[in-house]
Amino acid sequence: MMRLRLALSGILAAVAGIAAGHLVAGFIAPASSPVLAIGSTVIDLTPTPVKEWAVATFGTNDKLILQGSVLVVTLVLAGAAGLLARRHLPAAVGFIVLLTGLAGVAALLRPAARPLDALPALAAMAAGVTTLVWLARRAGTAGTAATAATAGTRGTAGTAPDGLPAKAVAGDELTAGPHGSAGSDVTGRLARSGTGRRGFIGGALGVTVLAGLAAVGGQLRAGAQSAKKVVLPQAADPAKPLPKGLESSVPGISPLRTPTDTFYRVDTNLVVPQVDVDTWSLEVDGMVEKPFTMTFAELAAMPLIERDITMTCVSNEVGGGYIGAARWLGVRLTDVLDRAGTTGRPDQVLSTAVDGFTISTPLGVVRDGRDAMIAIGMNGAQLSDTHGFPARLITPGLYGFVGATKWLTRLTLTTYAAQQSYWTKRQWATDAPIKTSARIDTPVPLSTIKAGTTAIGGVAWAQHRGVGGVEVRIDDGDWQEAKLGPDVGIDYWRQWYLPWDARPGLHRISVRATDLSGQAQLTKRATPFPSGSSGIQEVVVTVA
Ligand SMILES: Nc1nc2c(c(=O)[nH]1)N[C@H]1C(S)=C(S)[C@@H](COP(=O)(O)O)O[C@H]1N2
Ligand SMILES: [Mo]
Repeated sequence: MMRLRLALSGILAAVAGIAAGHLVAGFIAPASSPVLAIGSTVIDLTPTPVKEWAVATFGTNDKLILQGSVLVVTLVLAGAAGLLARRHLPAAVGFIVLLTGLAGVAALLRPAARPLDALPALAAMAAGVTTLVWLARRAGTAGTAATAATAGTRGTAGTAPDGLPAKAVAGDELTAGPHGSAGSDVTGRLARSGTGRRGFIGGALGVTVLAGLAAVGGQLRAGAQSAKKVVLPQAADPAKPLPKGLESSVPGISPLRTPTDTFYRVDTNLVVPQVDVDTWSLEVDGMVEKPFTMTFAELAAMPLIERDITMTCVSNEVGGGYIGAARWLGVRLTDVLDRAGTTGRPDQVLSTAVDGFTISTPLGVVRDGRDAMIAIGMNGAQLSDTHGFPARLITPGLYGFVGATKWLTRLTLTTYAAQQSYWTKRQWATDAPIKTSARIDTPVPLSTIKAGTTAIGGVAWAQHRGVGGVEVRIDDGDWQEAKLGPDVGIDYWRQWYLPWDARPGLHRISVRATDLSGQAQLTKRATPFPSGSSGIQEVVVTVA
């Protein structure tokens, strides 16, 4: 019984610490919340193959699973610390100090950390230690503690019934296990009195309630600082109106433009950075003649272009959902870089986000005439927090990890020889053009559809080369030319469909795309690492 209570004391100490840390982090920096700081560090330290496995296995739930794992491991360790308290309370306290200390170190070692970011871990340490000592006393020596407390109210503060200071009594008893009879004495007293159990349960409930309130408070506070509204000027060079897509005629096909709220999100952040646009700035430095810094207002006052661009994540599996097509409003990247001029022979634009995350983009690609931009608007609105408010890079034709830095704050002209970015340090490709590919949206894989006339449909992409054609094959039949949806330019995806007279039975549908130069997509299966997946998507459906 006592062991259980002690383990629970440890666990609740961790819960209290995590909650207190979360509350303080809500006011200081949400990402410095202990579990999140450790989680972010784990993300950065995870070897690339393990990360790939996690993304492939858990998809967009990977972050939730990671946080859950950190939490579970912490609680298990804390439970063990609680058990330690039976023999040696200082060791148990030391263990909690170590755990919370680790969280503090993790928070301080984040790339953009400030000294203040250690505060949540310190709060966690204080709350954790206090809770552990308080509950462990109730778990093991509740009779004494309760009496001591009563004694306190009687005005003999700190004096236990046997005349020793209460603290010493508790400490002795908790450490006395192997040497003396103190432990069993306490247990015996507890069993007799019965008030101990109630005292412990009451204490445990109290801690749980307080921790719950603190955690919710931290969460509310962190969420309250959502992005300020900014005024987006009109584009000097607007995009043509978007044509009507096939979604009105082919049920189940991806809409021509992906709504912002369903646009995929990929980043290393456990907490979405919330940037204060009034203090935000963009720094341009490195191998430049005139380094400079500009405010959001200065950036937005530059000539704006508006472009329809389809983004894809390198982690997108064949047929996967890490792709989205949107209308972006922003400043040409070259316009900003030209202001700074160049010295020497830089070959890389190293972009840095507010949290220290970095991306390398080949300077040659940025300067080859494509519409690489610093976007401040998406689908007619300011960027959402999740998609990089207040400014992000968009580089048509390149996977996001080499050209789409969210929460952008710095552009550095440098060389690949001198500096590496987050993913290139982890052996991903340095130059990663998006591979031509096609996806079947309808029918849904492994679904059962009604026999008769239907349509097979989906999207195909070959950013910056343009989609030339899409072909579909049913079972082992001939490749048939699909009909293409409206053309929104070479940087955008293309909807496609093929009418199909579906006969009952099990059918296998395959799709392949060809770019405008006539180059067919790679049929060889490749994993996303290191430069994007390839292969032909095949779906199996039942027609009944
Ligand atoms: N700051 C920051 N920017 C980032 C990332 C990141 O982890 N941090 N991930 C990149 C990757 S891998 C992709 S695919 C795109 C995704 O952009 P989205 O979330 O707006 O779709 O953002 C890129 N920009
Ligand atoms: Mo990505």
